[in-house]
Amino acid sequence: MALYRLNLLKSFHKLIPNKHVIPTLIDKITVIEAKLQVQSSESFMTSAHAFPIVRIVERQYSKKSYSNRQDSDSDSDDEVDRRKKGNKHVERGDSMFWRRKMRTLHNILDVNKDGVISFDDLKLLATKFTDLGHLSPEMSQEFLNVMKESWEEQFGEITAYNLVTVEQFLTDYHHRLNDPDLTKKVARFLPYLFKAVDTDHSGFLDLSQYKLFFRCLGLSDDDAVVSFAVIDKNGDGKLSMKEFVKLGREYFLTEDEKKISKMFWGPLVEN
Ligand SMILES: [Ca+2]
Ligand SMILES: [Ca+2]
Repeated sequence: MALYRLNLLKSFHKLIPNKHVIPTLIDKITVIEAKLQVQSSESFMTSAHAFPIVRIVERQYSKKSYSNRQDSDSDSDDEVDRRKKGNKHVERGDSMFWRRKMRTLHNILDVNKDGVISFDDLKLLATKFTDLGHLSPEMSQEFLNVMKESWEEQFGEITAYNLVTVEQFLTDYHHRLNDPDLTKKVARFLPYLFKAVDTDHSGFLDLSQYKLFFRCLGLSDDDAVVSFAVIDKNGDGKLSMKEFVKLGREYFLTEDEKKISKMFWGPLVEN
């Protein structure tokens, strides 16, 4: 364990311009260790888990971001970037990275894994969140209604023959991203997902509840551990509803590969 800490600190040492933050980092490492329940230095250092942590520290403490650590809203970041470029014709949703994120989400929403999203998939998803999570019958009905409204508004009628392919999904979200009125409505269902897995109604998700969220999405506990270590920015082991909704939405809205929201819906599918 000592050797592994030394190695981690050596990596951080190269990355961090301001050495006085190192004690804070040691705290952070301790929290992360506890969360990952690291058994041995070898298994940790060779596991993929170590790398997201090194990357997030790199991001947070790199020279460039150190002077400007205030994490502002990504919508407006992107907006400012576009204005700076002075190019009115730059559209959102053209990057390979963004397309990869949307393909990841299509795969998650295709619950029965037949390659297309149907309303049946969304019903299956709602059932999972109701059964595995803890939604009251009223909340569950409300959740399903929001899903229905979103589906009709986005993909049209609810029939067994209305099947959304990956390409259609990409085209639809590309369109929504470039229409301010539609952008506002992106991912309206996020608060329901949060409430379904906030089993103790504390208003925060801890790692075990985030694991539950991933299980409802058909993702593994290991994936949840890696994602949570990255998106729990201040390392206090808690994620508020506001943070949850912001990250979940940002996933759709940003094309910035450095944003931690890319971890929100689990590992990205291959290019
Ligand atoms: Ca399907
Ligand atoms: Ca937190």
